[in-house]
Amino acid sequence: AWRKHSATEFNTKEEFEKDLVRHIETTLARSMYNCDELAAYSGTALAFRDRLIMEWNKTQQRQTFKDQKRVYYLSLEFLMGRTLDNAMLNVGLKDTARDGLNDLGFRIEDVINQEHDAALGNGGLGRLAACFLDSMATLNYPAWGYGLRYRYGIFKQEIVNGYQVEVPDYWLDNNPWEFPRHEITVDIQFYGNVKKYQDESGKIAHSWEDGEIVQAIAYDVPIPGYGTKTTNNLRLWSSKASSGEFDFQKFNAGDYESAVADQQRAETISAVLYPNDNLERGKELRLKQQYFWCAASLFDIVRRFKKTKRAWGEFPDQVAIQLNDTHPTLAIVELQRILIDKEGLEWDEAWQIVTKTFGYTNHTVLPEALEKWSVPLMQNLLPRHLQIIYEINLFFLQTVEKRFPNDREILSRVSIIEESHPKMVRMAYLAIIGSHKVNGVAELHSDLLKTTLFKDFVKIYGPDRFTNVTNGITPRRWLHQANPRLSALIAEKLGSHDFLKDLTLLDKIEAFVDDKAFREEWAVIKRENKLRLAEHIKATTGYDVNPNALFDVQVKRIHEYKRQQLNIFGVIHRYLSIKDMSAEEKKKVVPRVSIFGGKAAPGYWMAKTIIHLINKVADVVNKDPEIGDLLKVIFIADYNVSKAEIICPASDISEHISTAGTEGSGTSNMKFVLNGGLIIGTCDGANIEITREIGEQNIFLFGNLAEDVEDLRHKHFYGDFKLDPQLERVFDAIKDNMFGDNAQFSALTSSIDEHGDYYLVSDDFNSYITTHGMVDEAFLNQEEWLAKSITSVARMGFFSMDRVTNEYADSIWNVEPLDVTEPT
Ligand code: 26Q
Repeated sequence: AWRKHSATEFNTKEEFEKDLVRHIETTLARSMYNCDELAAYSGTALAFRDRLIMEWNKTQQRQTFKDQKRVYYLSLEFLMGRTLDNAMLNVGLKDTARDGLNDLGFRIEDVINQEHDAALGNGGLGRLAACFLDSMATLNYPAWGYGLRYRYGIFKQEIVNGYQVEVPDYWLDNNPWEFPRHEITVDIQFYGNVKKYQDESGKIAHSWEDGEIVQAIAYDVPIPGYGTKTTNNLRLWSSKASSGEFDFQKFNAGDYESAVADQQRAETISAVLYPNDNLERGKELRLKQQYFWCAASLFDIVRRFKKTKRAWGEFPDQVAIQLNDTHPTLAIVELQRILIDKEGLEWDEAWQIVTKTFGYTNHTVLPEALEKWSVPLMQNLLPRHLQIIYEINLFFLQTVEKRFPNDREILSRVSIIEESHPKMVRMAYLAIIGSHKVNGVAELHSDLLKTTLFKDFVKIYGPDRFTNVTNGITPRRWLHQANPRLSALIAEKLGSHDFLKDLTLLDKIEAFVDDKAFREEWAVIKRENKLRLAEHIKATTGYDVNPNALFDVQVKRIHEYKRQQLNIFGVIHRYLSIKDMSAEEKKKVVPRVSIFGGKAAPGYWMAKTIIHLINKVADVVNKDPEIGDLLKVIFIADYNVSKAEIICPASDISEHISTAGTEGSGTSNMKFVLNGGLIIGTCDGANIEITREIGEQNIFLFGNLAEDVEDLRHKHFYGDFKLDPQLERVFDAIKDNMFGDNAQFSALTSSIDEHGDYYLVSDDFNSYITTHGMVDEAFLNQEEWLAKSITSVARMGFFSMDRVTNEYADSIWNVEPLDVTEPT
């Protein structure tokens, strides 16, 4: 049975304080006399860590003993954010810690703010992986995450003279949440060549020889569920030079420099997260990262399976592996290689096992984001894997040929190998062929996959291999943690915090939509959250913003398809309109604060130009005495998870305005609505399902539909393009140097008025401006706005990550939860 109490499990304030002081004085070797906030953070983290460790160990023991099917979530990104607050809430002792810290003279918020974000991801895909971990633990699924332990996470963004400057994010010093497992290592091979030989039975076999070896070392991170004892494991691999005799010999021979160089080359593999979001660049180091992590994870998973002494045929009954995009596709090839080259299985039997094991999630239809690796690159780095890929392709194309003997085109269209110069391996096709289920992340996105990108594969495999699982978010972090007061108000009305475990219970607050006291409190909480953001803005930008103004927020990675340029052109349009107004007219303007945040990939010049323009517009607008409080433009630097926790609860309206058909799902749309913000958006990604759930009277939709995008682009291409007149006014202002040297922004304007407006900014501009007018109008009626806000939150239950996780568990993984508190 679960031990109730142990030396390292505090439950009262006094016990917590004792643990805290003990850790500060012994673990940290600091004195309580000069204990600053950082030391208080470390001590608190260590005290909570002790509690997590006990539950973590027990969970691992129970899961091993029960030996049920486990799910392995392979992701190159885990955008975790901070851990302490989440850990305190999950074990239900945040109030205890608050009181204890108070006794010692600290405010818990200040202590929490000492923690550095764990930012091992770019954006949506990485945050989705983190939400998965939270939900899988909360729902008691025996689940593991596997990723890379980057020494540098996503860069920190500074804004200097309006330009983005990237600063390295070294985050590993004094991280109490990871546990090095120096005993858990895997040797990973690169380069070398393939030898054919006859095994004892005379069968032709292959061995991969003479490569270079790099060692993978496991670092484990505990993942506590909310209100459960289940504490799962996130295993991150770090690279190190293998301690083989190779470098030892060099060292002995006095060739220190070269020995050290070898070591550094090995450590480079897990050194840095690639900062591209939705953009692939075929760099060798990235391929090395992918194989290193896939091979280490597969070795670990297979090792765990082999301990149970089961027959190989049972592998898919014990193991489900989910691929977060195509980044881990090599895991498919690696498992096939292990089964045939190492374990001696026949090809067909092995391939059956492989395809039953894997599921693949696609997150994008953007062509520039689809991974392709050059054949020569792969031939050099992973010669045996390339052979296996060719073999998989051969068998696949043979079955396609049999099914469609009269269709000569289809073979080249669906081949894993693209016949270009150089030839390329299409990773998405390999992932589809090697998986039993392929899913998109919102209905429109999954439909587009089936009708466009993966159309041929639907014909080949039938529709059953393709499915949709609309994304969600964890209500623990994105409601309870980010917006404690709103969570408390809801809990008060519903009589408990059960909605945090079953978000559909939120629908019960719709009954209070006309309750005066409830509405007032709702409004007060929004205002307080806006004040908190206003303070942050003041502290980081120096600008004062009016908390009564409409806070209009767009925070996400900067990308042309997400159309921050549409937003800033809209802001300029608003600015010009206000400047044209008489004093009388100005009185009717709804004051606005337009808030932007997001990082641009360092090599994405157009995205950086957008950031630059936003900041230049801010310079001009915010200092214009004719404008005053009517309009402020704010760029919040270094948008990340912990800033999102401040920003999401503070919006009146947020922008999700991608060109229709381009955003997979979007997940910040859900975070904003769950926190009582309304949204303006296109009919794209999960906006469509949000509309269905909350009702179209509660959302501001605008713009062309996905089905019309192709035609519009086609028209532009053939010269049928007329710049929207209101947008023309905006461009004229830019070209008149209103925001500084117009040459700086010419790429941005010319991509629209000269080069075909691929993202349809001009086509949607009028609709966008008109809809913002409706937003202003609606905001004037605060009572109705409040009703929309409350009703929307009440109807957001569908977007819980718990619903998402259960759908994957039932329809893709076939795994069951496991109660870790059951007696053994
Ligand atoms: C690929 C190759 C080489 C280097 C980098 C990459 C790379 C890295 C990150 C490609 C894509 C990403 C990230 C993609 C991403 O975040 N996609 C988002 O996933 C969310 C969760 O499903 C969706 O809500 C978003 O719509 C989607 O854009």
